[in-house]
Amino acid sequence: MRSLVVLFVGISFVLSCDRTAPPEALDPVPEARQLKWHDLEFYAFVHFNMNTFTDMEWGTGGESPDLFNPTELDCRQWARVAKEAGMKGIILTAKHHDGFCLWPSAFTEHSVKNAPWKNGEGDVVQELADACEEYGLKLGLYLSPWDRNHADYGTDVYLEYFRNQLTELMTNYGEIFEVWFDGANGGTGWYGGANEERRVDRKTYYDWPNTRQIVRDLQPDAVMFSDAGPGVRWVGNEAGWAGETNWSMLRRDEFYPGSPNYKDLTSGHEDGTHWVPAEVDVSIRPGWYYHRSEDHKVKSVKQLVDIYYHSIGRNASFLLNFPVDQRGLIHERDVEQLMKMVEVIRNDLETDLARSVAVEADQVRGGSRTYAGPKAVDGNPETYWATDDGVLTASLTLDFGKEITFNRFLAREYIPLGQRVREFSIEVWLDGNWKEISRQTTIGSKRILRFDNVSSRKLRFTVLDARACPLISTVEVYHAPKLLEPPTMHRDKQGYVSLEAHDSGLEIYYTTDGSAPSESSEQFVESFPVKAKEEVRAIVYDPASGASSEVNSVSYDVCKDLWKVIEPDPRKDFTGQA
Ligand code: OTN
Repeated sequence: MRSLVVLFVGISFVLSCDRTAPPEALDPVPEARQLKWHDLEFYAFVHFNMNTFTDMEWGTGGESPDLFNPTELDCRQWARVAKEAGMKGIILTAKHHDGFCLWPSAFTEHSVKNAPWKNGEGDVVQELADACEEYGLKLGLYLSPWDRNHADYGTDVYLEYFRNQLTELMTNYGEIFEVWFDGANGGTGWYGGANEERRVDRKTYYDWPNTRQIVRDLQPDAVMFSDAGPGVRWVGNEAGWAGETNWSMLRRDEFYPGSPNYKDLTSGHEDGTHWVPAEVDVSIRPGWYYHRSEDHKVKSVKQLVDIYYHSIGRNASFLLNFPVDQRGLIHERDVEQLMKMVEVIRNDLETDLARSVAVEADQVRGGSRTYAGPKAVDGNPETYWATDDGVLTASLTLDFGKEITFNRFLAREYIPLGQRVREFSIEVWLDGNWKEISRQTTIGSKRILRFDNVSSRKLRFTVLDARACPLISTVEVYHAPKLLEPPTMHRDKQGYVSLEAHDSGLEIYYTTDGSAPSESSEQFVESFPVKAKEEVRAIVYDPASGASSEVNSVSYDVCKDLWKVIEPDPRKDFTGQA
């Protein structure tokens, strides 16, 4: 018994005396406020302002405040939707390019205080701040540097006005997590009635160092967004994707809000001087603002799911915009699509099949347990597998104990010490050999790969190259269900209809007699003719699970092929009159 106690004390002593030197930070590294921001991942953008009432995307600045009159404005509905979707905050366009302010600014009459809404007593920013607090969400604000309403835009007088407004917003609405500076600025506008074009030097006009200092002083935890950060960068497109290679570093001094070299923002710079991670800003509809004509153009579940994997799954955050409507509500259709997308992602990433499985690393920093392979599958993002300094290639082999089927792989680097991995691969053990199923570049805060179902007992994750010893905090594996979205339908000019599923390994069944399609209906194998007036109804069916999608039904009219050109009667004019 005594020797057992001695052994136990001895082991505990050895463990507590792990003298392996921790890895050194590899500059640039994130600031504390950026690390907090990385944790948010998914948050909402709300474009709601004068444009909502004028059906425009960019108002001229000459609009009357009389037009701003939402009938059922409810910021609590926005917050409820965001919360239910698992979003962590909401960023509101407090002032867009047309200059109308959603708060009663003391520095202009062009605001809610002169609108009929709540008899000029309303303050949308305050209502949203209250709603965010109630729902435990963070609040962010967009303040357009460009102002097509202001008579002095382009002079120092406007710069002072802009800074006064920034000060108001940073002072009066509690904690702000992100301040958004759009790079679109300078051009034609109303400008107090001048109705002219005004260009500014985007690099120098706003005296960004001193303007940003206002945010630094009043909201030290807020990150600032723009093409040049400094806290968070634009991803270089508004279509919803970050580069497959995506470094969180940027040669920041080469950029300014609205700079022409924005294409680089999609991937960042491996030799970047500052930590400026990417944010994917994208609207759930074609426009940023609400247009009734776009009610049927809300993004499909497949599009939204792809955006999730192309943003959060590629080391970026996902800022999803809702064009709040004239009632002042997020439209029902937008809510429906959002929640469907969220359900798909929740199901996709529901059960981590790699959690606590047997893991073997071929190289471990100092041979230490602190940095051993199991740290990557312990569910704790603060612990990580690391190699010795200078070891830039190493593998982690996961043994699931039995053959399992999976189609998602997720990895994270321990980014407080910098982003390191340049290239990695994943392989599976098949028929006595390792078979590579994916070879990729960067990881960063989070990388998620999608691939077809693969069944294997073992997976090998190899860092093939890195800027310094890799620090891998997380490796996860999932078996996502098939995406059972109704099939898309297309009829060509000859009247042939083709149907398409949105995932592999699925079957499509259809009817043309108005009956409900099921797996015993006609199976779609190749395009088929629909020449007369007919309704095609179709479903996607997963033979593995027996589940099917909702029905897509399209009513076709007579095909153009059957149209006849009727000779015009020469005695009548084109209106048919004699
Ligand atoms: O017309 N535009 O100004 C425009 C068209 C397509 C894509 C982007 C823009 S503006 C662009 O917005 C970004 C945020 O989404 C950044 O703020 C850029 O600086 C700005 O130029």
